Amino acid sequence: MDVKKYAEAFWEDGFICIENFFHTLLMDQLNDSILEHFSRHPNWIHNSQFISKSETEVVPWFPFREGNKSFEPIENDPKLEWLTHEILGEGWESLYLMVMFSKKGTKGQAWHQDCPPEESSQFNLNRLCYTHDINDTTGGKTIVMPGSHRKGIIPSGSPHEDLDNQVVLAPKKGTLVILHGHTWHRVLPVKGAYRFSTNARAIPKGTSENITDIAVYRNMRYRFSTSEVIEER
Ligand SMILES: O=C(O)CCC(=O)C(=O)O
Ligand SMILES: [Fe+2]
Repeated sequence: MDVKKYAEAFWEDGFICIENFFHTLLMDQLNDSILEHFSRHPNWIHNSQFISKSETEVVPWFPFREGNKSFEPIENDPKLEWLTHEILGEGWESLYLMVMFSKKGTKGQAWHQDCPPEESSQFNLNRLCYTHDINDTTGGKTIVMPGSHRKGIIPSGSPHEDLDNQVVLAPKKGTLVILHGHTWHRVLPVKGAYRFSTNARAIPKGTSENITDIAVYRNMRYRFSTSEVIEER
């Protein structure tokens, strides 16, 4: 694996997408764990104001917080650690591992940045693993804006509109997507039975652990810890 090349591409574009990064067998096992979890806990955690204003319909699950170790092979993957180190440098840390579930017929996720972009050195790194194919049938493709991690705040505007130069990703089972938290991104509506993605978030040295508490949407800034719109845009 040419980590230097991947790290350069990441810093140029604000994302990279690598197919066949994780083993199929592991992906099938994790997909089953996720299905099993959400068949027991199908409910929304976000409040309805967030869902309607953000146009984001996703249910998070933090398996490590409840002692579920099935995702350790992702978090501890030596290739992923190597690549993360090349991108973030010495002293990077794991933040948390979050599985995201969207039901059939839901909107996906509107354009956003995971954290405020004003301070370029303060960001989260999304390390996204896909346990099933995302394609035209399933819907839920991930859309990113190349180079936008260097462009500051996403312009205010319509939450889901197509933007010039956007890139549409259709990650397959086992694909790794690494995405800078300041990169503008969104998820298309979900058409299949379900859509899962697993995000082993990391941070560079010296970054606050609550870096992802405030997310930036085209119509607001939202603080998750207090379930509050802190700025209308
Ligand atoms: O599920 C995805 O493809 C992207 C989700 C997302 O917005 C994120 O991980 O920050
Ligand atoms: Fe995001």
